Amino acid sequence: MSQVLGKPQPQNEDDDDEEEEDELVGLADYGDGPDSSDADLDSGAEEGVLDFSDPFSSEVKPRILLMGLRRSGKSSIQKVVFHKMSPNETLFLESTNKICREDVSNSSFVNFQIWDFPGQIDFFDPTFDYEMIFRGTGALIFVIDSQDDYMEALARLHLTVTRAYKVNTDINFEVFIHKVDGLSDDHKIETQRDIHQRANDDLADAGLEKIHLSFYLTSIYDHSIFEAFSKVVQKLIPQLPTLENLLNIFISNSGIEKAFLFDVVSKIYIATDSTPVDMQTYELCCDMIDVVIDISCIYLIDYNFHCFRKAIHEVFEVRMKVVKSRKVQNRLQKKKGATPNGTPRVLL
Ligand SMILES: Nc1nc2c(ncn2[C@@H]2O[C@H](COP(=O)(O)OP(=O)(O)OP(=O)(O)O)[C@@H](O)[C@H]2O)c(=O)[nH]1
Ligand SMILES: [Mg+2]
Repeated sequence: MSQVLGKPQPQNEDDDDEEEEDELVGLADYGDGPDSSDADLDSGAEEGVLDFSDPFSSEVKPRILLMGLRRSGKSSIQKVVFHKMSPNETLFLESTNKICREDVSNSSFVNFQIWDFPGQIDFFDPTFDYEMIFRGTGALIFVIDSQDDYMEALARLHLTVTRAYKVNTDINFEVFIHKVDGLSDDHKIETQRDIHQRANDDLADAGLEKIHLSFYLTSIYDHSIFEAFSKVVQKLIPQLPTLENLLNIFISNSGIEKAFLFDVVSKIYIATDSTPVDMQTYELCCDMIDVVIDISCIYLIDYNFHCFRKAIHEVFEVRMKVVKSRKVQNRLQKKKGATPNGTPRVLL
């Protein structure tokens, strides 16, 4: 859908792959095992996976970082939103021990890189070149497990944000107060208020009140994670105001109540008109997309089978016609080549 409205942006040569996942071997290997060695560092550099240093690649593809403490839910978020993994399957995900980079190129607007970090990242580790990482970053999502004691997470959030801000003041800082499916509605609001207050107090104490943090209540068990990710991605789309205007014009001229421009693959919405987003409408649209995709899959298979059968039938029909017409021609030639009494005809 987004392709209809958008003019494709220039892409890197290697953007052809729809989704590719790389591990930044060696940039930072936080495995506890013996394989986290300098040897890995060298091999990563040789393989040339450190293309984040290329200023043009960061221009074309904004980088979104997923950071937070161990088991806060970073990899689950990535898998559920971009790999259609069911939330229950995330229970079996292993702890991430290397930075995993993934290209998401679903359309001209949804075109970025996601970097999933290991929880136990150490800024003081010399192999972690955070300057290089933060320099090309568009958004930093910090995931906090709301079902756990979040004091350590808040300290880590502060450290991460201040480090990143020093390197790049343009980063959007997005805080996902995650796993809220386990909290009551009152508890959710109270947790958000508390985290918001503490995080901003910490920044004010450090004289960094100009840093803006955005907060979202999220869970992989409902649509909140898709909605939050939509807002993160939208901030990285320079055409957003134009798209919003187009959608405003569209709803005012069509009588349609609400319009979303969806990335069908991930179900994040790239833009919407300026009327407020109602979560239920968004959920309804997500469900409609699922239904349409499921049904069109069935029809596509049927349609393809139908076309294939028709094509085969037509090939046979053409062949039969050719055979028939040859027979007729042969017969005619035989007739033309001889007189009724059997003497050969002389053709002038
Ligand atoms: N209840 C609930 N559990 C979640 C949610 N998101 C993730 N989890 C669970 O949290 C656990 C940890 O998830 P991961 O995605 O591996 O966490 P991570 O942050 O990538 O962990 P590291 O790779 O070790 O840093 C898994 O058992 C997930 O099923 C959520 O929204 N709600
Ligand atoms: Mg992980």
